[in-house]
Amino acid sequence: MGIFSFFSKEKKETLDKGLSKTKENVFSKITRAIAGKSKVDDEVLDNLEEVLITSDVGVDTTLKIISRIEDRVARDKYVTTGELTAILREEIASLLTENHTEDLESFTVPEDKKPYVIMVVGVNGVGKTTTIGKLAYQFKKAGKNVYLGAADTFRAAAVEQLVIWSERVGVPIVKQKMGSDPASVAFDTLSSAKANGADVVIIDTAGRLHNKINLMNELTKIKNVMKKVVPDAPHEVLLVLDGSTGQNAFEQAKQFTAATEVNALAVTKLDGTAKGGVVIGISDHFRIPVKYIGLGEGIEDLQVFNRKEFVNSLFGE
Ligand SMILES: Nc1nc2c(ncn2[C@@H]2O[C@H](COP(=O)(O)OP(=O)(O)OP(=O)(O)O)[C@@H](O)[C@H]2O)c(=O)[nH]1
Ligand SMILES: [Mg+2]
Repeated sequence: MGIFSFFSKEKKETLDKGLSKTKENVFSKITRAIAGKSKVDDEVLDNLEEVLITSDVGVDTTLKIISRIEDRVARDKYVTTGELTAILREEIASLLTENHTEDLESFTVPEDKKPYVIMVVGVNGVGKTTTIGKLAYQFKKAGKNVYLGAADTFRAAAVEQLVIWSERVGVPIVKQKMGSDPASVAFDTLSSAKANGADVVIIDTAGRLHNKINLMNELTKIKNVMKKVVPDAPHEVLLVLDGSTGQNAFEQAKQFTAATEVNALAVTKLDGTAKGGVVIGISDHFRIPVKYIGLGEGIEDLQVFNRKEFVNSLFGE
């Protein structure tokens, strides 16, 4: 970290604002869970367990958190309910940082992979194309030469939507007409990017095909074709999940990670939902880093995910 904390006041405000519904939800439930109680006892812990599960944290992660708090209560003998949110924040933060994935500090890509190829996957409507636009904007701002590839050729408006983002951001896009072979678009994009010395290539893909097997086969095909141009591509398979769907996002992550080699996650639409707790479960459960979080529809509304900042924002510092 440099002289300045990478988490500026502005970013913190965006994060706090984006997570405000989840925060309200969690806090109001905790308030009810401890109503009339001064001490953390079994009943409070049972209620807390319910709060976390109904806040989309997920059962496994909730049980881990509760067992840590139980240990702490047993050790410290008398823990007041007033101390509960501080304890929750500490225990969740330490749980999340135990999974050995690193938090990003800024929008960067490894210098030694040129071009660094990101293939973006996820079911329809989760925010893939929007996330690509926001990412392209951030990478360009960081001085990178970015190329976009419109390999979602399944839907008429899909190519057009990515074209609009490329114009907004001011980066080149490689496309073909609707219905063309996505693998061929990916091939063209990588060839063009390589020839022009691009630093980053981001490939959009379809979220919906005739069925799930088709979709997975197609992703495999796109990956294989990329390797003909850049042998170790894609460097990043970024799975986008819609955080506002709560446990459904969790299920999608399970299915995609089983079907294809996902190595990064983005959780979108955390603004306007009370289900932001799902990020805690996802971050704990999958040994894949949550790299980015989407906090709105605007071009600036994407942040690199930082576990401590996230927990602090939810439970207060
Ligand atoms: N509030 C909010 N809306 C978002 C966010 N990310 C994406 N959206 C919105 O979600 C909708 C779908 O986003 P897209 O980027 O088109 O999703 P997609 O995954 O590319 O969808 P398909 O191309 O149909 O598979 C759009 O209206 C976006 O503006 C976010 O972080 N917050
Ligand atoms: Mg799209």
